[in-house]
Amino acid sequence: MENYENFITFGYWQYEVIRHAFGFTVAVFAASLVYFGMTANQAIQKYRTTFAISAVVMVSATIEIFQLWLMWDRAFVWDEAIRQMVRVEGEIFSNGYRYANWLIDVPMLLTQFLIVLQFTGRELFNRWWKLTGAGALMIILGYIGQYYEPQVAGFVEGSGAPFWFWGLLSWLTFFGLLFMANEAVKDGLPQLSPEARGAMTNAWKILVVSWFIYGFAYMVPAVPALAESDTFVVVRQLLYTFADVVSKTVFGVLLANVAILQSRSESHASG
Ligand code: RET
Repeated sequence: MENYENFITFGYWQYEVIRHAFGFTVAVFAASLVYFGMTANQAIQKYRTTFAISAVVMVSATIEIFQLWLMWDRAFVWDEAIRQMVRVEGEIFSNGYRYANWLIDVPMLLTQFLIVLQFTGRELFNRWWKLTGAGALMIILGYIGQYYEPQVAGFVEGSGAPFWFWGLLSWLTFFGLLFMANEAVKDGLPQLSPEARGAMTNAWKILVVSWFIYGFAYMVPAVPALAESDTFVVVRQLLYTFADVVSKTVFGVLLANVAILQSRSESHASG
């Protein structure tokens, strides 16, 4: 996947900030894995799955972002003549690993969301397949559209129409997903204890805001002024970094809190 990063030369700081962002993300996810492993025993048995899912999310993200880091390292080299980082002949940097990561994590995060909202049995399954199906479809549609990024940005001959076509389908799927998730929140919240409800509402808000960022980052190359700007490459990678840390770690910690608060109120009720 030839993302538009490959068509730009970078100042050293720009290259370095992106490399540090990868290093930061990998470290955050590896550290979060330890956190979820160590806090799981604060929740009662039936909520342990949410911690296990967070662990899956952390491992997959650590691996995929590490891949990006390796590619970034290999794909650019310092050119003393122009004092810029230029692409190494034959090497490519690709955001494709992000999509590979989301394809795992989006269904995982949505599953975790439904479990913490207290859905079980048939009701869980009915909501689960629609939500996770929409999530996976949204990512796959966007993944296909990504291949047309150099065209839409004007770096390569050819029509940018497929970028818009697949991107639009992905956006529509995203809105369907948000609608279903909102229904789940409405139906699930009253089943939670009053203390857990606040954390759950925050988790929902955080999901909406951080997930929108991914959709906006997709659109960046379609805006010529942004696509041609070396600084905007940095901004886009930082947007991904921010959205990743918030949608995986911050969201996961909030759901873990809901599970812990809920566990406490349930063991009080039974004891
Ligand atoms: C795409 C394509 C363009 C339209 C939209 C998109 C949405 C992506 C989202 C990704 C979420 C990823 C998460 C990862 C966490 O680990 C596919 C970029 C709307 C919402 C939550």
